[in-house]
Amino acid sequence: MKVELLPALTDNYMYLLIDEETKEAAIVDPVQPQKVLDAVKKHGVKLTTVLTTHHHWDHAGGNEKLVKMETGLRVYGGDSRVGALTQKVSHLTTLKVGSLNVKCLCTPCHTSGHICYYVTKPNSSEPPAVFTGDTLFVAGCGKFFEGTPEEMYRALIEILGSLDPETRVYCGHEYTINNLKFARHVEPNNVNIQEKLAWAKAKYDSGEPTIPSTIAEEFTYNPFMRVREKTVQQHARETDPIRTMGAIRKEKDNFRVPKD
Ligand SMILES: N[C@@H](CCC(=O)N[C@@H](CS)C(=O)NCC(=O)O)C(=O)O
Ligand SMILES: [Zn+2]
Repeated sequence: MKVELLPALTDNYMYLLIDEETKEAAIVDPVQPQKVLDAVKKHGVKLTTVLTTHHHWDHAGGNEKLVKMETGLRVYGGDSRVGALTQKVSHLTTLKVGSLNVKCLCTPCHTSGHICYYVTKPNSSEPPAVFTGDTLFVAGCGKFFEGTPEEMYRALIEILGSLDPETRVYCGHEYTINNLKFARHVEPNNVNIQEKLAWAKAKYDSGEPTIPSTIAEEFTYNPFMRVREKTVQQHARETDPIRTMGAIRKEKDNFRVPKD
């Protein structure tokens, strides 16, 4: 599989997922349809599928326009509020993009109908990919607009956290530097955070994305993936991982990001 990152709006990402074997492609969160069709043309692939992570306008806001520009698309999502939806999915629904297998993972919390898409290539050694929308970011997670700390714990630790550790994580926004500055505030002595922050700043300076990470890496620096660690619980003055999840999300909602 090939994944082309398509930056959109100010800090969103759309992703063109290509099955190189059949030249069939899917697009994740096509908020800027013309950019999508330009990339489809550049790669000479057949776009058949739209994978929508959630109904917010900066992710699903291009669906209606895209289906008018390119007819016959299957539009997947887990929420009736998703524009131009043709196939409503549930937890563990599977679908195919050419020879690729896509498994839908319900991860309610940022929105009640949020879906992450886990992609594998059968009989291949290449690592899987997961498109996490606004559930899991590099070193962070989405705001709890329509859900609870319990739900985010289930999404991050139990569902995404049990995927193949080598899975590439493709998230909905470029928030990495700000997220790592909050992570550093939570765990000032965590070397993985310091190293990833230096790396992310260098990427930013050269105009490059910080995407993808891996599930294994996220467990080393993402405070929301680390709510079972004593250091994170002590910072939150909690002893329970779910209460820690709630406490650090509240703290991040009010966190003023330092300049350096
Ligand atoms: N502009 C702010 C946040 C904007 C915002 O609220 N984004 C939503 C997704 S569209 C979110 O869930 N952010 C997670 C967070 O701020 O931790 C940033 O750059 O961090
Ligand atoms: Zn968003």
